[in-house]
Amino acid sequence: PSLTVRAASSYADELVKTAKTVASKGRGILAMDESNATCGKRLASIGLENTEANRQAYRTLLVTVPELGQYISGAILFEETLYQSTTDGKKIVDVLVEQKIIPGIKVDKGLVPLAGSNDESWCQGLDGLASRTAAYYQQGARFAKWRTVVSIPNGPSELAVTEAAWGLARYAAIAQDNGLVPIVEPEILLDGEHGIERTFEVAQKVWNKVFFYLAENNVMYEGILLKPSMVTPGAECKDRATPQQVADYTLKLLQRRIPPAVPGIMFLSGGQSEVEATQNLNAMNQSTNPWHVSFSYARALQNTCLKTWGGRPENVKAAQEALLIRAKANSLAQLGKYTGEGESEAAKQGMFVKGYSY
Ligand code: 5MM
Repeated sequence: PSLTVRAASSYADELVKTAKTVASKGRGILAMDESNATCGKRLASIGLENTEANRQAYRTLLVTVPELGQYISGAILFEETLYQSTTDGKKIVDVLVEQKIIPGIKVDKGLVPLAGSNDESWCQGLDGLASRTAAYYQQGARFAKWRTVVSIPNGPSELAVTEAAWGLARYAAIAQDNGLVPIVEPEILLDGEHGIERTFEVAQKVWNKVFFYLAENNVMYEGILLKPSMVTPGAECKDRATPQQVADYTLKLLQRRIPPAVPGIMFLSGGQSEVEATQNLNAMNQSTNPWHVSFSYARALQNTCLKTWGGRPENVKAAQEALLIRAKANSLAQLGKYTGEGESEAAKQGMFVKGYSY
């Protein structure tokens, strides 16, 4: 095999532009791409049935928050939502575009047990991905997301890390070929009693392999976004870390492993409380970083909003305000200007659930 230079994707310029827009100052991503099973768990927590109508009502509430686009640059949708309308009959994609929010799409097919490993998992979804991503582009999506996980207490085995990294790289190449900016998300789960050093060590290993395979697959770094876990101690570790420590370890990891060509690092919240996720992001933005360091939270943006709504039409406005409060707080944290003033006790409650798979 010869070492030839691969022609750039015909979408190259558009990919760079999309990635830069998502990674724009003071803005981050609203992850609202819960698969039907996960959305069902969220709805059950407020006593609602997992019906299409209830999912539609909730997603309508989220995307119609007035002025949301000031703080949110992209929204990740589940396939059902990409093709869905609001309860008033407007296409959800159109509502987002009017809000200046770029629609994104979750393209992985979820986690299944990884045969031959120590109870670890791998992520499915490569079969048919080229035609699916092409169809999602037609439908208005401009970026994609693929989440796979690595468990520290279960290993992680060399096999699981290699599989996770290879899957992400194949997905990223296919998404770019079809005009979608791939968000690369190898989540390192919070489960475990290990300290922050161990998370740091595993994260270095994981990102090393992810970038090795991204390069092998000719993925254009200027047209991707990353969605890493922050480097924290395991959820059951007795030594807790301050936002400053989380920021120090996480930035050290990024500096060692992530090329500056990557435009944006959009963190996941992974079970941290709403306030914790904001504080940690703010701490990371006290320094000047080569990449846009921001958020792509699901639980840490939606939790209070969901609880405030409770499935009642009369609470929609208050729930929308709750989402806007979190979006604004994280926008300030992206700028390194969050003070924590006026945060409620509820927003300080952690959301970690041991062994939680979703
Ligand atoms: C919203 O949840 C996303 C989809 O998960 P499932 O396919 O398992 O339902 C998930 O990928 C999410 O975007 C990320 O984990 C980030 O969410 P958190 O809550 O960790 O910020």
